[in-house]
Amino acid sequence: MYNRKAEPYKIKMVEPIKLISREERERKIAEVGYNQFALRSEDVFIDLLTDSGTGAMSDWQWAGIMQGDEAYAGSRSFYNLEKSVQDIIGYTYFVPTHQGRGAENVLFPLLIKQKGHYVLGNMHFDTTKAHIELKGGRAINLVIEEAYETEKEHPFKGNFDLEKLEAFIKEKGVENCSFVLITVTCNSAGGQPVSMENIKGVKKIADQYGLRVFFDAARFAENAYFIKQREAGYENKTIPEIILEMFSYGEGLTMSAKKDGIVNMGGMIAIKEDEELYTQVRSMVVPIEGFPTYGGLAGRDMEALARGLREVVEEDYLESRIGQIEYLGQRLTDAGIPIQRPVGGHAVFVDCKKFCPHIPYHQFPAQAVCVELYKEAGVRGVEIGSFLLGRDPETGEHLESPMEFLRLTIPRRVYTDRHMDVVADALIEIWKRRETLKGFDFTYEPEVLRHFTAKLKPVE
Ligand code: PM9
Repeated sequence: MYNRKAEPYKIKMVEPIKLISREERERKIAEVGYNQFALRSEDVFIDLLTDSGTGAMSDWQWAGIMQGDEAYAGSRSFYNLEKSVQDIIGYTYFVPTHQGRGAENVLFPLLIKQKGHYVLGNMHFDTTKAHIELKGGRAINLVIEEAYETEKEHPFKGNFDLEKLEAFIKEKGVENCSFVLITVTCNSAGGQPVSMENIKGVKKIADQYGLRVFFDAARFAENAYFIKQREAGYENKTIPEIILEMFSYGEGLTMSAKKDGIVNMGGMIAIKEDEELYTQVRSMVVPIEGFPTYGGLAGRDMEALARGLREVVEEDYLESRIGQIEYLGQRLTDAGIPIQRPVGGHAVFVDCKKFCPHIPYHQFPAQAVCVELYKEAGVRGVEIGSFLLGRDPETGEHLESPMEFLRLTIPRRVYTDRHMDVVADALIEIWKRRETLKGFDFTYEPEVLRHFTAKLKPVE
C-alpha cells in the first residue's frame, strides 16, 4: 500500500495555493453560514469538494485546446471526439453536451414516456434523480444492502440487488417502468464499482421483461479498473477490452465528461445502434444544448475531451489514481476512523454516523465534521447525507439518510500524497476530540437542493 508506484507523470505547471490563518478560516466559514459551497476557493487550501471538472489536463490535452476547430457546424474536433467515443465506448452515435445534466435533460424525456414511470437504478446521483423527477419519472434505488454497511468489505458495493430488481418489475408491472440506469461507479454509495457479472445480470432481467438498459457513465474507466482488479476472469484483459464489454450490455449512455473525461467542462449522450433514438436526440439537442456537432461545447473543449478519453483508460494512470484514494483511506483506517470500505474510485467517504454518534441526523453529523476539517486545515470536503437529502415533501420532516458521509473527493492528477497526508493528519486530530463537535441548525433553508445555498448555525 505505502510502496505504490509513483505517478506516471511529472508536473509542468503549478498553481499556488495558500493556507489562511485559523482565525481567518473560523471567520470565513461563520460568515458563509457554515456552508462550504459558499466559500471562495481562494480561502480553501486543499479542495476536495468534488472531482467534477477539477482535474488537471495533460500537455497533450492543452495542445488540443490550441488546435480546437471552432466551426459552428462540422468541426474537425467533433469528428476527433466521435472517433474517440467510437473506439473507446464502442457506440455508433453520439452528441456532445455541456455537461452530464445537459445530457440527462435531452435524453430522459425521450425515455420517460409517461408521468409516474419508474427509472430503476443502483443508486441515482442527486442531480440525475432531480432530472428524472423533473420529467415526471420516479427514481428507484435498488443497490445491494452491503452498500449501506460501511465496515463490511465487498468488492462491488455498487451492484444492483438483482432479486430486488426483478421483484420490483413484477410488483409494479413492466408497463410502469421506463428504463434501467446503471451508474458506474456508484457515486452516492462511495464511488463503488459494479461488477461485470452484475451488469450482465441486469441486462438479462431487462431483456426478459423488454426493458432498455442505459449507463450513467461518469466514472466508467474507474469502474473498469476495479473489474480488472477484483473480478475473476478479467485480470488479463486490458482496460479498453473491459470497457467495450461493459458498454456492450447497454443501449446508450449519458456521461458527465468532467470526471473520467478529465476535462473541466463537457458531457455527452452516446447510443449504440438505435438510429431512431439518435435522430430524436439530435433534434432535441439543437434547442437545448446547441447544434449536434458542438452541443454546448467549444471546439477546443471537444478536442481536449477526445484526448482525455484516450488518457483515462491507461492502466498506469488508473493505478496511480485509485492508489492515491487507497492511500488516504488506509491512513484513516489505520487511525481507527470509520470509512466506507473498501474505498471507491474517486473519493474517501467518512462514515460520520459512527464518527459523531452523539449528533442526530437532523443536526447533520457529516456537516459538523466537514466544517471542523475546514477550520482545522483549510480542507474543503462535502456532506453526502441528511443535509443533502432534504425534507419529505408531504410531511415537511427532515428525511433521514441511510448514510451520513463526509466525502473527500480527490481531483484527478492535481494533489500529491503529501496533500493526502495533510488531510489525514487533520482528520485524525479531529477524531481525537470528536465528542466536542456540535451539530447544525438552519438560519436559511431553500426549498430545492438546499445544501448548495443554505445557511446554518451551530446548535448550542
Ligand atoms: N457529480 C459530484 O460532485 C458534480 C455535481 S454536484 C457537486 O459528484 C453522476 C454519477 C455524477 C454527476 C455529477 C452527474 C452530473 C451525473 N452522474 O455535474 O452535470 O456524479 O456534469 O454531471 C458531481 P454534471
